[in-house]
Amino acid sequence: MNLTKTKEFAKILRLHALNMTSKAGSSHIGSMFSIADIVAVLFNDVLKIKPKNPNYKLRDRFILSKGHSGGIIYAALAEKGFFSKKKLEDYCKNGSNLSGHISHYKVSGVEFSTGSLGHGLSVSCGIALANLRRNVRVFNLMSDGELDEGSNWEAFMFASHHKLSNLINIIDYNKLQSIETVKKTLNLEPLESKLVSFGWKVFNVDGHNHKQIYSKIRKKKIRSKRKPICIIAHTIKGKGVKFMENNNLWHYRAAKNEELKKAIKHICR
Ligand SMILES: Cc1ncc(C[n+]2csc(CCOP(=O)(O)OP(=O)(O)O)c2C)c(N)n1
Repeated sequence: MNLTKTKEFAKILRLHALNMTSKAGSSHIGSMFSIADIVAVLFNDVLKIKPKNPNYKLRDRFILSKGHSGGIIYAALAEKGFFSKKKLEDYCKNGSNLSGHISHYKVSGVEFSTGSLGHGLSVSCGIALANLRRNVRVFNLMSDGELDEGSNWEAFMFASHHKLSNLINIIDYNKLQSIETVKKTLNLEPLESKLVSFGWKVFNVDGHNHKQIYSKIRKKKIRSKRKPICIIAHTIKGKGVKFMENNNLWHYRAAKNEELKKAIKHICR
């Protein structure tokens, strides 16, 4: 891993996401910044993918379950060469394939469309089961509020029952939902021990520390324990732009004019 490159990549992703949502007047910039560092590590240092041969059989699979943050995944895919960066300018425009909630329809590199929360982990379980004997890893990235969907808890049981050691689920634990805190909406704690009791190997990381994220995600030796892996990534919604951090106004609001200029400055300094 080259930490300098990953840091630069995270910055580029944040700038794309900011410009895309601002231009489109669309939502979820805070949710995208929350996962920017995780996405940077995944796409820069971890995922075995081939932009020129996107459907090759033994690729790692990545599914964004919190589909409302799709903009930053499009940015990562464009930066990696799955499609032209120019295409990002059409994000959320009428007729564009780059919809606000992530879509795989005619978008190279996206495995599965999401947006209705609570589906990514179940699909990831199916893909992981089908590919357990091949060297194919499946990464699912979900939000914390999404854990209020019961389907996830079925999937947690399913994954450990089938010993899906090729499945890595990452929870973006920013402790906020769209309006309220997770704690007030439906408290998840004690989250780690719940997941352990469901038969998962669980790690906690600082979701903005590239080295920490990398060290847990790439670990291979855990696979011998024949357990699925869950990374609880402690994050900050809006991370990278001080006035957006932990402020749920930016779940829906798009930065305009002076706000946009100020936000760019925050990211670039
Ligand atoms: C099944 C379902 N219910 C409701 C919504 C509307 N919705 C969009 S984002 C969101 C919650 C956002 O909080 P969280 O899931 O924690 O993600 P964050 O933006 O904080 O990363 C909700 C309820 C949805 N997309 N899907």
